[in-house]
Amino acid sequence: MTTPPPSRKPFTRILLTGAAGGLGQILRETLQAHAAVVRSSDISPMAPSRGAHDEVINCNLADKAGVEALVKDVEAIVHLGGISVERSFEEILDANIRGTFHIYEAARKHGIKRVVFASSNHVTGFYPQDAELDAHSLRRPDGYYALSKSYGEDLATFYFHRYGIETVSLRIGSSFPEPRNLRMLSTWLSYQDLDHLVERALLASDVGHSVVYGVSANRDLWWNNRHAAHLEFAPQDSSEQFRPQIEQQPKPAADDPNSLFQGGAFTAAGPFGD
Ligand code: NAI
Ligand code: 15L
Repeated sequence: MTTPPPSRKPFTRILLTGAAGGLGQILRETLQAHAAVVRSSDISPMAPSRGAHDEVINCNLADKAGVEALVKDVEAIVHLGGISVERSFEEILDANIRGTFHIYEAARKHGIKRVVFASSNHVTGFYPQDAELDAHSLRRPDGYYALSKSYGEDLATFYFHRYGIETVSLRIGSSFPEPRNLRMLSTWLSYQDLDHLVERALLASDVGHSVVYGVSANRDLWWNNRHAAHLEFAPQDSSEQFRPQIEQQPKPAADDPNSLFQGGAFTAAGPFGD
């Protein structure tokens, strides 16, 4: 690995995992503002490097030695990589559970002090949609995917208390160009607010292990970020602009998981492999 050029940016090199994914492609661009070098990684093909500031390394998160090499010479990690929907436990195990463990072990070995972890709203997916939650609400994971994110948050707590590695766990709602259904009018996180959230998660000081819901300033919110005020995350967008078009869609029945639970359809996925 080459030594990065001197820079006024806060970090010399940030590792971004999951860089080929929907959010990874966005953050690969915007993280350039915060680091002299952004090292992008994924198991899937990525757009080629555009220069020394834009490193691209393929890696399977299930490969412990590969992850250890990937983390060498980085100052902070934005960990998005893994399976991002509900799947069988066996599929989730390698990418998400082992993968996130490998990230923290590599962070420990290389002395990395800050991780931004893409958790998910699904760690509290089994709450009814009329419950207001905050970071102190007990988790109610809605599947194996959610359990892997819950484990990731526990890893973050452990590695902070044991090794002093700070993490901000982002319980991302639904981060897409636009909300796709009625549920997402509550859960939507715009890409602009996502960028701002990741920036605050990287730059805020003394975060220990902080948990924040990644959601825009939507009208009908289920999540209160009162325990994450120190991050100074101030979302600017709202899903309201999309309400008229979303309300044209057929309304889900009252007993549809999309009407009942914060986790929506994830709460009814599986069982797998019967
Ligand atoms: P995505 O599925 O588009 O991207 C995930 C990336 O991880 C993919 O490019 C995939 O190839 C990579 N990946 C999967 N297994 C891997 C492995 N074994 N080794 C290395 N890379 C692997 O997901 P998206 O939407 O970009 O989400 C990014 C992160 O944010 C994910 O961790 C997801 O769980 C989380 N998240 C996203 C939300 C959203 O609304 N987009 C909501 C809540 C959480
Ligand atoms: C997630 O955790 C998923 O990664 C994403 O694909 C969305 O489905 C999102 O949650 C959601 O809850 O809408």
